[in-house]
Amino acid sequence: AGEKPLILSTWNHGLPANAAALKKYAETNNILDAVEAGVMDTELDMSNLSVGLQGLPDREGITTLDASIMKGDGSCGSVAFVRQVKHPISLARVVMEKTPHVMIVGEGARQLAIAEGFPIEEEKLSPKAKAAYLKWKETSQYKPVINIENHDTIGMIGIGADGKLAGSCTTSGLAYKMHGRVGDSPIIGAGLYVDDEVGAATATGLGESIIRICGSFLIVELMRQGRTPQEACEETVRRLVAKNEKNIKDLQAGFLAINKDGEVGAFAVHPGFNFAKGGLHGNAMIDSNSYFK
Ligand code: SD4
Repeated sequence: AGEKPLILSTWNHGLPANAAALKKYAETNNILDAVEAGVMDTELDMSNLSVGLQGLPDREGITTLDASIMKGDGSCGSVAFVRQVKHPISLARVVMEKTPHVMIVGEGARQLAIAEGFPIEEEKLSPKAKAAYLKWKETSQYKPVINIENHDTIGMIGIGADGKLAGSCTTSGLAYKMHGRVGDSPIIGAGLYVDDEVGAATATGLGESIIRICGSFLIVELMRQGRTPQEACEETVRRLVAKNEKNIKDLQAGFLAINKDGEVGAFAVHPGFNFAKGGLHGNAMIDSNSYFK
């Protein structure tokens, strides 16, 4: 069996995010606190243009954020299409813990943030996002580039020493999306799914392709039926490929999974997906295998 506690998260920024999560876990022994604190680090990372308010905007030039959080007992919360909030993951946690709902979007989510005392930020693109947006506007072509514009959402899943699981996922979504577009990251079962009886999974990449197959839920259900996390990720990518044939050459998607024994899996559509794996014995990047070579 794998080690516990263990934290997995997507892409290179997963390394500092895992470190933040493990630090929080050491303080609280609470895996939910850990996965929230972990991705909060990424939400503030000015070099990341796919997470947080510094992320690339939609085609109107407005940055809108999606996030979700889930515990292995089935508790979950998410926000989507939210503006001016620095830590959508913490707002998703508020939805989970303080409201009778699972998902709150748009202006309603911003109002909840205000009511909960979250600071509301001025709506202003980060210098990097602004430069990229102005360049994009020259042609205004909507064409996500594999591993570049689809890149860098953080999905994090973790298991505590007590075997309890939790996960988090936060993003500014696809660059230059239509205003109001929501991706997989805040959709429970698509971008994130956690069940203490089985394991957890999270996703990154072209959200439409992931929502279509309920990607993270599918991985957890395949593990429930006896697949290893690796087998479940591979089968889910095969399903995604089959259901997205038309644009498969141009889309990337990657999945991470962990089971309740702490075994891990990862798989992507195309090469280039990597993830960070962190525990008591270290925190390191691992390259994922992929369906296409
Ligand atoms: C989305 N899945 O909004 C997100 C984007 C992403 O790495 O994962 N970027 O579709």
